[in-house]
Amino acid sequence: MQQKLLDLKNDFLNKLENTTSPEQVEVLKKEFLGKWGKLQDILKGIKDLSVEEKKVVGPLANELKNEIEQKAEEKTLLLEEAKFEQQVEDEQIDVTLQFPSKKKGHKHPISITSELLEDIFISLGFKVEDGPQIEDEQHNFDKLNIPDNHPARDVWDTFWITDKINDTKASGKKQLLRTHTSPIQVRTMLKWDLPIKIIVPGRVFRYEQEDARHTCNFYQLEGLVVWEWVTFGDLKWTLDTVMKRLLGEKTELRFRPSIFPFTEPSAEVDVSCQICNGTGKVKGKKCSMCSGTGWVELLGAGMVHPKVLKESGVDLEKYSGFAFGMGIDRIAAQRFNVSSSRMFYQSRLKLNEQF
Ligand code: FA5
Repeated sequence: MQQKLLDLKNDFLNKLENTTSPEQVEVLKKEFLGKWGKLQDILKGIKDLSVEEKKVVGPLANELKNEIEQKAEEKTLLLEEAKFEQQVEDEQIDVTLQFPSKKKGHKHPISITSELLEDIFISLGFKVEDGPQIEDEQHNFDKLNIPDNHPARDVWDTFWITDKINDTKASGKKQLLRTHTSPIQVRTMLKWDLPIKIIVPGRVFRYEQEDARHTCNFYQLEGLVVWEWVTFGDLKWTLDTVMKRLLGEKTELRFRPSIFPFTEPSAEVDVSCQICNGTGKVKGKKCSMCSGTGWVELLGAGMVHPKVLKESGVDLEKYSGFAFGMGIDRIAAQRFNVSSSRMFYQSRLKLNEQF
């Protein structure tokens, strides 16, 4: 029986040598140590041995069982380690690997222009502010000296939020899609300590007939400076400097007297048309961007009305302010020589990809 046990051990070790996975080791272990396994088979004959022989074979069988278990465990560990190392090898990621470059998207001309303007204004010491696109009537109109029933409200063709929502709101609290970025003037003056020097680029909405210069959705950039004794001269210098930096030194600005209820005096500012070089003609035909005038209206501006300053808690004895609101779309059209700012919203990749 001792010989049988020794043969069994050698048989096990030989077979163990050839196993290649923990699962195979488990099957092999069962084959030798299982309830119906080879060791049990041998031990069936133990009952026929003498007491002396039993004393030798018993511990020997036990030792063999322990050895088989230990060897199986060692082999399982080895195989698991090898499997893990193989996995590490197979799943290695080469972070330096180069992928073939895909066609990248790029910024929209209006974003490019807005960022260029921001950079110029920041270099002049302006900070960038933000505000809600869904505004209330008070900030969009009342606090800007445009009370209910004031005829100036007609200038800003307004998208009101549906009647159902507004029905429950008190006058002045009714909601609308902001028609200009000027409400942020008031919001900033109420929020911040003086002096103030900000710009507010953002999206605005008007219920308008569309053409080469007008769209229902467009972008404005508001500017507000409230400082001790700022003058209309400071406003002119600022706009002249910015437009020349953006469109070129030859660019001319024209200030026309105008009316905005929230500025006094007020002006509309035109820039010499870059599409037709101020001639009003493109290839012998009337320039559609400037309607043949040689000038394009880019912005409204003026000295902040004392009523607006007072409404926003500004000390009129000490401070004055100037403000302006420019159309970014029109500036983009001028800068990139696009004859109609409406084209920016027509998803024409061929157009947008040029810039
Ligand atoms: C205003 O919106 C005033 N809030 C500007 C202002 C600010 C005046 C601060 C005084 C002080 P206006 O409606 O003119 O003004 O619009 C300003 C600019 O936005 C225009 O000069 C034009 O460049 C642009 N703009 C106006 N309507 C449209 C439109 N429908 N589509 C594209 N651009 C437009």
